[in-house]
Amino acid sequence: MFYDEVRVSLKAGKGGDGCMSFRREKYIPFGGPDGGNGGKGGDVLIRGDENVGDLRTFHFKPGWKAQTGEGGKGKKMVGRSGKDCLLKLPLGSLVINEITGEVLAEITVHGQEQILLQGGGGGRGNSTFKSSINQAPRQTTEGKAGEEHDFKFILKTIADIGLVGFPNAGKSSLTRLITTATPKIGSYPFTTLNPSVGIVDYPDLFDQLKLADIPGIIDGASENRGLGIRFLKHIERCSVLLLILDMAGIDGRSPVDDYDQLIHELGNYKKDLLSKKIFVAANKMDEPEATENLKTFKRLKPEVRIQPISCLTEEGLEELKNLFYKECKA
Ligand SMILES: Nc1nc2c(ncn2[C@@H]2O[C@H](COP(=O)(O)OP(=O)(O)OP(=O)(O)O)[C@@H](O)[C@H]2O)c(=O)[nH]1
Ligand SMILES: [Mg+2]
Repeated sequence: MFYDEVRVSLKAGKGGDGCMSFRREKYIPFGGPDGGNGGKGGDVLIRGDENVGDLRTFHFKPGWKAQTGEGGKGKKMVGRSGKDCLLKLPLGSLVINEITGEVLAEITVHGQEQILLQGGGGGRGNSTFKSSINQAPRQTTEGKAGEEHDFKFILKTIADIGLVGFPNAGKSSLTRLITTATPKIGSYPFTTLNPSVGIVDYPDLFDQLKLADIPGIIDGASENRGLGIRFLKHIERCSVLLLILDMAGIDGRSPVDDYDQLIHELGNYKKDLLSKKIFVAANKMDEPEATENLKTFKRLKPEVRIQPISCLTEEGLEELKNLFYKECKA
């Protein structure tokens, strides 16, 4: 399982209470008040961590709490601050206010840190209440409560290029050939169950791009059929979308219909997706039917930018990589 949406209840630490104490020492008959302040409660922080793959930690443990501050002590000693509660989130995480839906944080970089909830301040010890008219105050205050809130964490993969296609179109085959990722390939639909990100390397340019392979989508995916829209959020951040079509129509499909359906599902999920740069890879060009189908496709869809490829013969893959680079860096 891949966890990309969780609800969490978080609580910062309460401040430590102020202390009431008087100085008691031999030969000092009226030692003044010396109760110290309480320590501050711990904060709840989030930090981006590239080694964290998804949000499973929070699926299994949705409640987190920072430590309470230590109470103040005699001799005007301030209590120790409560330990912060540090939550490590995968890159691409959004923190959302459960109630208003407002996005409160977006983690995109390794090491990026943000305080979500502030710990409560420490209470005042009696020594702080001493004044000219009250030399022996017996007054203290309690530590303040820490902030407390429910949040939603949502993970949206960060990649430059997103692959979209019906099951079996060859998304994972392509990912394996042009990136470092090694997703499973199978002749049955829904081989891929989780999104994965691979690096497309451009050694001559000392540069790289990230490509996201997601599970296949089907008619009605945007209404949550099949594996549904759950995974479309993982291509929302891409600047280039590559629609992969099985040009051979192996499962009895028509590439033109596939294209129309994919565009429809993307737009239905979010109009914005259609304003990205969209290209088509005509896959399985090694199959005999593919050549004729490609001709038909080009005739019916002259406006579509299409690159014929084959994951079997590796035809067209270099051109595809170059296209990615040009479009992503443009
Ligand atoms: N002949 C031919 N077969 C291919 C080509 N590319 C992929 N295939 C085959 O098509 C089948 C599906 O490939 P995958 O890469 O798993 O397809 P996918 O799009 O990732 O499928 P899902 O993960 O189920 O959405 C496998 O049996 C591949 O061997 C190609 O260029 N030519
Ligand atoms: Mg796949």
